[in-house]
Amino acid sequence: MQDLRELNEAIAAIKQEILDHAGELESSRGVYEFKKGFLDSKKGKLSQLMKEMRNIPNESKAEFGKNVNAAKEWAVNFFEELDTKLKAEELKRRYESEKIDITMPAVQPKYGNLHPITTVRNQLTEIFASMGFEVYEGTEIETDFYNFTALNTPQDHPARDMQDTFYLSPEFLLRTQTSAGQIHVMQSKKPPIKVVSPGKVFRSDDDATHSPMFSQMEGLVVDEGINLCDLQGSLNMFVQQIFGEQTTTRLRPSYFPFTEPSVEVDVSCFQCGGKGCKLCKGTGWIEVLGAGVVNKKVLENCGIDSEKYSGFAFGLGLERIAMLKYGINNIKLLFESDLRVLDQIDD
Ligand code: FA5
Repeated sequence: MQDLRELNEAIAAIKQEILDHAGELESSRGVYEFKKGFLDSKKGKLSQLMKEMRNIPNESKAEFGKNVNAAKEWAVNFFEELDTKLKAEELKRRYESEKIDITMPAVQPKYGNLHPITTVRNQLTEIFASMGFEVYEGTEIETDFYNFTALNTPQDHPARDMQDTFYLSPEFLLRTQTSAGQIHVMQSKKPPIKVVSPGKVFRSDDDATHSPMFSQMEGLVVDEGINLCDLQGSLNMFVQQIFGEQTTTRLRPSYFPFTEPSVEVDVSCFQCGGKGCKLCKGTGWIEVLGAGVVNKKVLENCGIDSEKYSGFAFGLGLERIAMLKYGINNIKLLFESDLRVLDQIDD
């Protein structure tokens, strides 16, 4: 470079280059990198111009320096302004993308609900409590005496084959029926007695409608003059509250060692009203529980005068009631804790 004219041309070219490419820059980081090409103290194009000073005649050196410095100042200001502008745009873009709409409905937390068996158990307990029944909760481990012998089912009685029992020892077992609770109640309480006893029971049983662990609810009423009509009256009230007002019951003869007479209780099909459908297998009736008049021998086993007092008892399966109520066709679904199933049952 020989003179000021050439310098001014070089400065104009550098400014033009800056202006031409500035529009392509999108971020503060880009400005920083691009700026280095012109203002870096060693390699920057404007800094390099200063090195030409030695070729310039002395009388022009001052002017030359002034022009280069003015160009540098222009570049510094230009990049500063550009940087501020791009930073503001970046911030705006960030605000836009991170914007929270406080008018949006909140994400609803997922609440749990009671297991269908718990719901059925609570509903049944409430219904019987409203009829004056007390609640007795027995234990899941029982002795052979309470589960069988005192219930008129001594060793070698053929009725023991009706239930496949899990024995823990010759004396202790997992109760097969909440009927074991009847004996505890009658031993500790004198008539009038009116209790329900819900709880888990266990049998070596396993298919679509039977599970090795299931829940029963026992009912026991002992007083003077209690008979089968009282049983049916109480059960009618119960099934009407659970399955609907039109529901009625039908008693069929059956056998349990601890009741005499014994009955199986059917309810009129609440889905078809008794006409016959898939649920009731075309019969118009659905079996829900076993019941009967308390066998005199059981009353006597518990020290209750069987000439003065009589009673009725019933035992129903809570899973059976839940399956009917919620239209569940396999008992396993009640125990698998699959939320896709349980979510659909919210009573
Ligand atoms: C009894 O257990 C008698 N203790 C009921 C009873 C009480 C009769 C008082 C007379 C007086 P049963 O074995 O039929 O009876 O069972 C009663 C109910 O439990 C059945 O109707 C059925 O709903 C249910 N149940 C029986 N076995 C199973 C099982 N493995 N899985 C699910 N539910 C069952």
